[in-house]
Amino acid sequence: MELAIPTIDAEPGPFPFTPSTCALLVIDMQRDFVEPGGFGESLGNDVSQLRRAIAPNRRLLAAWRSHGLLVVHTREGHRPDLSDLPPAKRTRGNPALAIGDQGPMGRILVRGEPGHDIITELTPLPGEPIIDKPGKGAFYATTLQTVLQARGITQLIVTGVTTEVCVHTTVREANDRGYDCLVPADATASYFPEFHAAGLAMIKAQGGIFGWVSDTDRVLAALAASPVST
Ligand code: C5J
Repeated sequence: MELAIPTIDAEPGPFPFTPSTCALLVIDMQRDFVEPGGFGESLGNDVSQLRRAIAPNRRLLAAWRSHGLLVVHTREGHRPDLSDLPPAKRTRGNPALAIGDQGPMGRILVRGEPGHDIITELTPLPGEPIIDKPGKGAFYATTLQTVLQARGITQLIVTGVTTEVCVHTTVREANDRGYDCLVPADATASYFPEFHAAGLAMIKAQGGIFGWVSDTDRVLAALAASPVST
């Protein structure tokens, strides 16, 4: 008798789930985006909008860790000499504090500064890869694909912030590289609820043109029902 492939209940249809080759990819849950005084607020955004994604990410992290599955974190930021910051990005948005300027949590979006850290609620465990990325997509100018290939990863659960910027860009990049991506809606967030909704709608539209959309409860239910061999 053939065993049915586990699936996650999702839109636009069931996501064929193979936990041992499915990484949890947590995008940019950094103080600079989530806490007051960082890059997000310098652009005029209400950063409290992003906090709703914290609890779902904690649940997903706990589950992935307890099953011994791969967790990867990303951080958006730049070298202290800003040599990887194109002028087009530095001047974009006319923020009150530009990337590289001194803010309340150190230099804005600069590696090694307090604002660049991942928020304490979601601190990576030793051994979990942290991908530092200069752009919006997690594959651009990083070693992410090498890290995933070394672990035989073919599927990604993509969470984090913001839905329509770095999460979306990363899902598009991953889809083009052959990864099946599922986004749990409640584990992502945007400063703009309407962009959050539109971003998720775009992912699952047209038969899932970039991927699948579900939620944390449904991902965890499928994981609990799956035989996991790592
Ligand atoms: C932005 C991000 N919004 N992590 N970065 O600039 O989405």
